[in-house]
Amino acid sequence: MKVQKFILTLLFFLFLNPLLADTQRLLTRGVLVYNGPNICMDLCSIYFLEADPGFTSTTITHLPDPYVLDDYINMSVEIEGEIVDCLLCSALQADQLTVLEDGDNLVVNGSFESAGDADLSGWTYTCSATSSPDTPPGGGNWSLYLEAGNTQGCFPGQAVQTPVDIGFRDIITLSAWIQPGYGFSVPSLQLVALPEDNGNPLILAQQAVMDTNDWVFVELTDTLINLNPGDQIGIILDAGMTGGPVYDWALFDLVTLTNDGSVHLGDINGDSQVNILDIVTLAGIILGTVTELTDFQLWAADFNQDGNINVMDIVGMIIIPLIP
Ligand SMILES: [Ca+2]
Ligand SMILES: [Ca+2]
Ligand SMILES: [Ca+2]
Repeated sequence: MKVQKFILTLLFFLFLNPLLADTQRLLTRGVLVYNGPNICMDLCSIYFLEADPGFTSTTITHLPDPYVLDDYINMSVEIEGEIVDCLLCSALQADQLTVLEDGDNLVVNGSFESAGDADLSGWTYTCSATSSPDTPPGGGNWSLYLEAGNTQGCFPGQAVQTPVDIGFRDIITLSAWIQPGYGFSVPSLQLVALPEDNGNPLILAQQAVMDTNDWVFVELTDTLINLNPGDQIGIILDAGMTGGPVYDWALFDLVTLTNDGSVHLGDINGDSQVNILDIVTLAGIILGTVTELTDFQLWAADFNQDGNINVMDIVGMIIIPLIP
């Protein structure tokens, strides 16, 4: 009997143990958050994954460098790894992490990859475009490698997309990661208005990246107040321009565009409410004590839209809320 038990134990360790080890790998997805003070009280419990429906919520760790996941806080991620035992708890030891596309993202293929493979679809390229394995934090496996425009060759060196479900007076946020190439050209993220009559694109907002060869996160917000009804908006990833025979390029990844709602007449401070704070600001504008106004603020302050900002707009803002 004793020998039999020994053999069984041996069998367990030889065969069952590796099997158990295999089953302790876990792939899950959700939003990564800080765990806060908790019963585990060790480095295993700094992060927690709030799982998407159908996935497992779990404490997350990365013991070789416990704080390396800080870059992914509040992001929607897919994490794979092994369940490890720590002091008082167990945790998922992350060895693979992918940032997932935001469900609210209106950009098609802003990650330049599909299921881990390079993918350039969804964009129109004016010059040469290919894929690069150099990616920003959470950028997965591939980014967009875009050739800069050249005065003696192809120009402009751009990738363009025209998102739908967005338009006049929407409040939008556009972001991307950009890495300049050799530094001869200046790459940028641009938000443009594409006129209904196919006229020249009008730049609504843009941000350039220079003096670095690292990845840089850029973000633009706009109220689309300068868009005319019927115009479309366009996202332009611009690799910049070089003169003569000089070659340059830029990388782009994780392009996101969200529609954060619509603007309201009278909401001069842009907090989605029309109230006494806006009236105080409007009074300041009329008295000349509030200056340096954005296009949006000038539009919102002209409450009755007669082209002038004056006391009649204050009257309008005070009376309107009283009407049931
Ligand atoms: Ca990517
Ligand atoms: Ca307001
Ligand atoms: Ca007015």
